[in-house]
Amino acid sequence: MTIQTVATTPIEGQKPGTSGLRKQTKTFQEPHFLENFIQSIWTGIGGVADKTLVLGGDGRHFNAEAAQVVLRMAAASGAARVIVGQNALLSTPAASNLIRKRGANGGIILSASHNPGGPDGDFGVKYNTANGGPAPETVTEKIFAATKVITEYAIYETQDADLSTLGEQTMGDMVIEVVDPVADYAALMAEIFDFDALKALFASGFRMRFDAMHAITGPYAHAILEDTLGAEKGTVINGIPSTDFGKGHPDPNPIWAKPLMDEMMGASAPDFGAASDGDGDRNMIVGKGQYVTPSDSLAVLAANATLIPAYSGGLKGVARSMPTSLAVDRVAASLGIDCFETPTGWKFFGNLLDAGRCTLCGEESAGTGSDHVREKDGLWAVLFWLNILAKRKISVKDLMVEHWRAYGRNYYSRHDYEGVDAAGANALMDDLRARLPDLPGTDVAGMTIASADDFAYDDPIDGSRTEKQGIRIGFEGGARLVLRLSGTGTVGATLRVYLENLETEALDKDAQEALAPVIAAAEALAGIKAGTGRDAPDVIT
Ligand code: G16
Repeated sequence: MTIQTVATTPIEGQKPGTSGLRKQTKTFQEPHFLENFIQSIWTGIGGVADKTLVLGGDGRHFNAEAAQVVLRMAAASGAARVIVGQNALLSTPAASNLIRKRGANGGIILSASHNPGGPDGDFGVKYNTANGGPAPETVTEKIFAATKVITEYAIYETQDADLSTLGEQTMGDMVIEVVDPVADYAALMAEIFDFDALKALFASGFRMRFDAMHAITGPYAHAILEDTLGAEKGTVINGIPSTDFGKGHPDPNPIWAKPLMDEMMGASAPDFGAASDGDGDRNMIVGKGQYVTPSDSLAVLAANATLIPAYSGGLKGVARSMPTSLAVDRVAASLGIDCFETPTGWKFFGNLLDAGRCTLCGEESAGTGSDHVREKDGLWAVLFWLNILAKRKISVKDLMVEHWRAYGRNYYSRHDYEGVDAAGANALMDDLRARLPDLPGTDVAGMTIASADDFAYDDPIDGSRTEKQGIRIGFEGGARLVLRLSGTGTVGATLRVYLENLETEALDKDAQEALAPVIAAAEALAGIKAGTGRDAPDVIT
């Protein structure tokens, strides 16, 4: 075995986005692309000599090959140990847990999350720090800076490591420890939730469907829901991970998880339905005849948290990303706890969680989590819901009605315009941004604008400031409109329009009808049709 030093030059476009570096798989497979980025991670974190890392991915196309490259580059740069999930698999929350539990210095997660996989799909690389969470911007900026000046990388010339067998092996001086991807995560879930209550729930005939979307959560869901908690076989569907996610789009929402939605809206629907995404950090919750928006889900979890053993002492606070609806704010106000509003991206919750300022966090993009790890966690959210239902002995539909009666209903929807011309999308945003100071007090589409700004976040823990995080427009009466450009797309730009309207009386409307005035205001204010060249959104969730 020898260490090769390979000459290279900087490659354009290696700036980490909302969640690591995401590109088309083909791009990652171009000469030096992956290697340049990995070496830049090592540089950005001050080297990996003598460090312990965790490594795993969501099993998408190129996962296995990329994992071997990461191992050979870690060994060449002097890492002491890499703890890797069997067959290079780890869900994102399981990786976060392993980093924390094993006291690792950090970890590499190979995933493009909910983006489709396969040779024509997307791939991604994310670096998580010692707290188990996505690297904060201070770190990703150093990594990006390194990508711009890289001249060489170091890699071991050796055979592939055997990642199929549990146990230890060496590559040069580095130890490679192959671990069961599920075991530690399943043990953590058993510490948080009342597994006896969940077993009793399933034993009583409670029926559930969990759509793993051919992605990483399948093995976790089979082991926990069926093998441990006794849910009937067949509860977990699409539970065998495939490299192209069964040619699907592993994003748990009513559009991409339509078969599950159809089943849950049908006459013989099970009591509870859920889905998770490519790397297992997102979740969708749906009851018999009742879809629950991610924003509402966060609010319900917060309102019922003390029913869960791990949170029985109450919540320290809650946090939500800025575009997430204000439903959880209303719960926090009634509980008398802090509610933080952060930019989109799980990395912004890390400081608050580490400082013990909040216990639960969530995002409209189907992410919910707590201080048990430093990532959002799909299966954790599902178990949280099951634990509430087991204790409350109530249907999802009745629970939602009860919640809205108590707190009001924040009708919510997101309209996505995907893969639009980037210059046009930026011009639309710049134009609206320039008009923000003049908007408060004016009327649009029959509503009065109460506030308008470009969201900037001052982190209360480390004082860092993050600007230009999306345009926020608040209307009198509690409606809200947010526009921002996605940081996870790989083609052109994706404009996201987030719509919200608070109702305290009419709790049973169709969401798009309840939001019609806000939708009209968005068009009138931003000229979305003209700016994107699209008559309608590509995806409405
Ligand atoms: C990532 C981030 C989330 C973010 C989401 C959508 O999720 O971790 O915090 O809400 O992207 O981001 P954007 O609106 O910029 O596309 P994931 O599940 O893709 O890692």
